[in-house]
Amino acid sequence: MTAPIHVAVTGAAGQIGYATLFRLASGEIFGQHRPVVLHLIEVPPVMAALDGIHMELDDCAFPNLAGVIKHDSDHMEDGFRDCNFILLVGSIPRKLGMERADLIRINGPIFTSTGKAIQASAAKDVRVVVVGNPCNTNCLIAMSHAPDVPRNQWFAMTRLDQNRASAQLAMKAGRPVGSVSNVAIWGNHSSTQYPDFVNAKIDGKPATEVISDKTWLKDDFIKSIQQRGAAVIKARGASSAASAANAALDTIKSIITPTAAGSCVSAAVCSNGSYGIESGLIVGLPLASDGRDWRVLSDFHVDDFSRSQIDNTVAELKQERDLVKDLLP
Ligand code: NAX
Repeated sequence: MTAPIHVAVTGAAGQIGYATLFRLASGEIFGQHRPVVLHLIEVPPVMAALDGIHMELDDCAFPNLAGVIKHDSDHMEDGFRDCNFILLVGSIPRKLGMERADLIRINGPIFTSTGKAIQASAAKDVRVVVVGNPCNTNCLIAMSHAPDVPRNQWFAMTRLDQNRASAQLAMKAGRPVGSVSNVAIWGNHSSTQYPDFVNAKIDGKPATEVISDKTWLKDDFIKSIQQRGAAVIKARGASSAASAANAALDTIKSIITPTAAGSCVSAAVCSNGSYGIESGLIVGLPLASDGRDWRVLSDFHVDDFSRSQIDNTVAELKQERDLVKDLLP
């Protein structure tokens, strides 16, 4: 019998958390032969809702759901015990008119205790994916409080931006979304992010050859991805949920699955100084996984336009780091 994989989700009763749990339990992510134990974590007033979700999970009769463990956020250390994957979703979502920077002071403090709890009790091979915004800076805070957890095991989610960018490029080109590859999101998951069309490919060809409208690529495309979260909030009255959950699960799949040759996956990781970006920041970069570990792809072409976009979004990450310097050890 294969040992179960332990997966924790904070904010498990929230919109995104709820939308991840059933797919995690179904076998879709880790395979039908890998049992999954879910660790659900919520703030104390919401624990009753977790009981309802637990009932629903039972009612799905998923053959590989090997257990459900519930803990409140005052006992995170127990909640993360022996976890191999941790999705940090729990936090306050952005409301209409709020930018991510507004959230920093609200959500940042959650991630100090979270980092300490991960260090204290997670499995040695734990991989942490931070979804709660501002996700890059929250990841930096949590990682800084878990110095024994190797830095290549920390990720902040820019996959929703990658998926949004792939969809927009496909629609503009009139091609199916599966024909789009090598879409990198540089920098911060915020309105300064740089969705890189220069290195993107459509049917294996440069997107800039397939889409001749350069003004659209440089203006409309970039803005539409940078502002997509706000547009969803405006239309739906709530922030992206099912698409965000899908992107969180795509992130896990991309970490544990080898990346196709000639393509990349997007996540924010701890910079090692590549592309001239300051080491130690959590920065969206083009990555490739071998199914166990990942590397930053080194052959992305960075022209003057891309350079200025990358510098701008990295400058915002430095500002965010300054805003939370009292939360960094
Ligand atoms: P919800 O308000 O529906 O759910 C959040 C849940 O977190 C709530 O159930 C709340 O009780 C719980 N929570 C709050 N503090 C907690 C703590 N200290 N420990 C454990 N649980 C805690 O928000 P939802 O729509 O699910 O969004 C969650 C987060 O994802 C927000 O920060 C949001 O901004 C962020 N997003 C990130 C995205 C990304 O691409 N990185 C995109 C979507 C989303 O905006």
